[in-house]
Amino acid sequence: MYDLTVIIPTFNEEANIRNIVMAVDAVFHEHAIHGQVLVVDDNSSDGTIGIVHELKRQKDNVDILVRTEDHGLSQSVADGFVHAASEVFIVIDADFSHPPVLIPRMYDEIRKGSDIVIGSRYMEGGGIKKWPLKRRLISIGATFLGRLLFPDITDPVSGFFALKKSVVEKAPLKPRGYKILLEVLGKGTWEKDREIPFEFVDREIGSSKLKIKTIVEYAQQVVDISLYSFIHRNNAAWREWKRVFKFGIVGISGIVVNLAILYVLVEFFSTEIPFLGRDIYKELASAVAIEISILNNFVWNDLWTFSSSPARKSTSLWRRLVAFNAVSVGGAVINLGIFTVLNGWFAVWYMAAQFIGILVGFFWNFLVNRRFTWGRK
Ligand SMILES: Nc1nc2c(ncn2[C@@H]2O[C@H](COP(=O)(O)OP(=O)(O)OP(=O)(O)O)[C@@H](O)[C@H]2O)c(=O)[nH]1
Ligand SMILES: [Mg+2]
Repeated sequence: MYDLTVIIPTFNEEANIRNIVMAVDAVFHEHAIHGQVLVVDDNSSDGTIGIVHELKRQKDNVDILVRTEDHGLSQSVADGFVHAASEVFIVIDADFSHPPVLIPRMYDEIRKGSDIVIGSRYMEGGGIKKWPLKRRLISIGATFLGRLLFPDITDPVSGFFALKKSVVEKAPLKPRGYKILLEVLGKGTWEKDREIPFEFVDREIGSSKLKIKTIVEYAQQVVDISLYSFIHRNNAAWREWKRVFKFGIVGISGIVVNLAILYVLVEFFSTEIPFLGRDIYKELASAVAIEISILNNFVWNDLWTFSSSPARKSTSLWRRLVAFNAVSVGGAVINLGIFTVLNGWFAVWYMAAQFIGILVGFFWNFLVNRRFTWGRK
């Protein structure tokens, strides 16, 4: 039994495979780690398999799994999970995009109690070197989608990560495409995650395999994980859905408060406003009712929806309150804007236009508040 297994998925990597295996093994020696190198190859047509067999003869901690069916990166990594001879797995690309020197740090974080450790390109200190604009945009889009489900993780689609075997042991992974980490996060059993920054370096040698099909598969995967989390409920993505529901319930309570305050003010306190007269009273009452409903929503979201948010300890109540107010005003403007466009320009029935405005405003409020009012930083 090894301390950890470094899983290296490969497809036609003859130019890199020897160096990456040697680099990983050197890191093992330097840090006195009893580690296994497991190359998971999709039946490469170049010299990759031959080189690994040769390395295997020299080092008994090097192994190779040659797959002949169900070709794919995610599938290969998932197979690696099954065949690894240890309780800790680290996945790394063969093309030196991920620095092997970070392996000991990742392993350390796992030993200190994290279930998953992610090498992040998108947190402070991380980055991407030498990527064309198109690749950057695709990656940013994919990351955004992934963060809908895992808002506290800056790089939920990284290809460089470590995990305990227990995370995936019972997980019904449906691996496909490139983003195996998202699948692990969505279906695995884990509580504690940790990210460490690294600079992604584009491959110098060998060829890239990214295709349009990958993007389509990714979108399917996000939908699949969302559905899965709805049905199974005891996972990280479900924690997010619960917040959406709570946020919605609080929003409905806000409507009730809003209407009640308006009613009381108009029915029982209606008076002449100095210089402005009686006509403006209702508008003022409505504004007061709106603001009180925003305060109501803030209190419940702070105490309930986002009660476990670390921002409640690291930021002041005033900062959160001001942020929440600003975001709510933004949500109202979005609601009104959508109403105007749909009803005014496209002649959508006014009730339907308003309803769509409410929905979009709701998700705006939820996502932006989650990020800025109650976000991790
Ligand atoms: N087993 C297996 N490995 C693959 C497959 N596709 C890619 N890989 C390996 O997965 C790792 C990442 O693939 P890359 O082609 O480098 O993907 P990328 O980093 O997004 O793109 P480039 O570096 O620009 O090519 C490398 O080690 C590849 O050899 C596959 O279908 N099966
Ligand atoms: Mg690469």
